[in-house]
Amino acid sequence: MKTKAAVAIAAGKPLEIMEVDLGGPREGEVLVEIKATGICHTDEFTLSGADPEGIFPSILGHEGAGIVVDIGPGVTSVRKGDHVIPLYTPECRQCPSCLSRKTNLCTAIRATQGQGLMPDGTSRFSAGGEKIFHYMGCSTFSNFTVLPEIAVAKVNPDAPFDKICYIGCGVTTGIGAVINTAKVEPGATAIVFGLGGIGLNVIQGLRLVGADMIVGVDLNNEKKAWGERFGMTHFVNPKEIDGDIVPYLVNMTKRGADQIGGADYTFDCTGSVKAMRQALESCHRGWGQSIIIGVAGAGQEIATRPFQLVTGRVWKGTAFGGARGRTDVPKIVDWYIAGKIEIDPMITHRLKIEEINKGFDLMHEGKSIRTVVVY
Ligand code: NAD
Ligand code: 022
Ligand code: ZN
Repeated sequence: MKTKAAVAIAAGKPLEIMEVDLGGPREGEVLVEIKATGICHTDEFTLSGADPEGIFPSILGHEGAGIVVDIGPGVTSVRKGDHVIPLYTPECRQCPSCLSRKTNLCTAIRATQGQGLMPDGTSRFSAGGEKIFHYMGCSTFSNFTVLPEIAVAKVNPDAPFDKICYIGCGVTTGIGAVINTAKVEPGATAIVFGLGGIGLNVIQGLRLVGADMIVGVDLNNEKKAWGERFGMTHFVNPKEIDGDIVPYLVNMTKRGADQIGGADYTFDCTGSVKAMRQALESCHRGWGQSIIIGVAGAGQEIATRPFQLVTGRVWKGTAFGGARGRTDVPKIVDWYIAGKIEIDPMITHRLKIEEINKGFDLMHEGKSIRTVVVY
C-alpha cells in the first residue's frame, strides 16, 4: 500500500513529506493506522546526526497511537479495530528478560530493531524501490506502519489519540521512573533535575504516589510555573544561587531531627552528565537513590567519588520508566481517563504532518513541552 510519511533522508536535513510504499503485516505482525504522534528528543537526536546508531533514510517517530487495520497470520492478542500504542520497548513475555521479572528490556526483537528492520530482517518501507528503514521499531511519522504484535499495547478505545500518544514515551517514562524504578513511597522527598516533557511527568508521578517535598531544578525560570502546575513544591534555578547547587539542595532537604539532608530520591531528566552528578550527590546519605532518565550525548561519561556510593547512595537508570509495555501502558491510559494523571496541558502544540519540521524548531527553541502531530 501507499502511505504518507515524513522521511528522514539524511542527517541534518529537514524531514521530507512523501508517499512511500508499505508492505503488509507478516506472521506475528500488525498494520496500524497512526492517528497521532508526539515529537520526542530521540527523534531530534537521530535526525541531527549526533546519534552514532542513526540510520538513513528512515522514518522516525516512536510516540504514537492508532488503530489496528490489518493483522498477519498467527496474531492473537489484537484484532482489527483495536486501539493501540506502539512500544519501542516490546514485551514478548517469553524471553529470559521478560521472564526474569527484573527488567522491562525485552530482548525478543532487539537486534533487528536496532538495525531499523522488522524481526524477519527486512524493511517494509520503500520509495521508488529504495529501502527506507524503520526506527525504534515504531516509525510513527508514517500514517500507516507495521509493528510486531509484541510491540503494541491494546488500550481503552475511549481515550483520545492526540493525548495518549504521549503515553508511548514521555508520560510512561516519567511516571514509570517514579513507580517502577525508584518505587517512591508516600511522604518521600524528591528532587527533579530538568522540567521538560519528562521531568514534568516525574513530578506528576511523585504527586500521584504522595511524595511530600518535590523540588524542581531548571536553568530556565519559565519552568517554575510548569512544575507547580503538576505538584512541584519548591523551585531552584542553579544560575540564581550563590555557589554550588549540591550543598544548597542538601540543606534545603534537611528534615526533622536528621541534620544530614539530601533527598530520598533524585531524578535526572536533562541528559547533562553534570546534572547527573549533582542529582546523585544531592540524594540522602545512607539510602538516597538517584535515577538517570536523560540520555547523554554519544561518548559522554558520568563521574562521582566512589565514597558517594560507599556511603549508601544508589545510582540507577531507567528505560521507558521500567514499564512493561503491554501490561503497564493500558493501565496508564486508564489512569488518564480516570483523571488520576494529566496530559492535556503538557501538549502545547498541535501540527499537521506537513508542518512536522516546525515541531523540531519548537523543541530547539525550548518553546514546547510536547508537540503532537495529528494525521
Ligand atoms: P526537554 O528539553 O523538554 O527538558 C529538559 C529540561 O532540562 C529543560 O527544561 C532544560 O532547561 C533543563 N536543563 C538542561 N540542562 C540542565 C541542567 N544542567 N540543570 C538543570 N536543568 C537543566 O527534554 P525532555 O523531553 O524532558 O527529555 C529529557 C531527557 O530525557 C532527554 O535526554 C531525553 O532523551 C530523555 N528521555 C529518556 C527516556 C528513557 O527511557 N530513559 C525516555 C524519554 C526521554
Ligand atoms: C526515548 N528515549 C529517549 C527519548 N525517548 C529512549 C532512548 C533509548 C532508550 C530508552 C528511551 C534505551 C535505553 C536502553 C536501551 N534503549 C537499550 C535497550 C536494549 O538494549 O535492550 C534503547 C531502546 C531502543 C533503541 C535503542 C536504545 C532502538 O530501537 N533503536 C529502548
Ligand atoms: Zn521519546
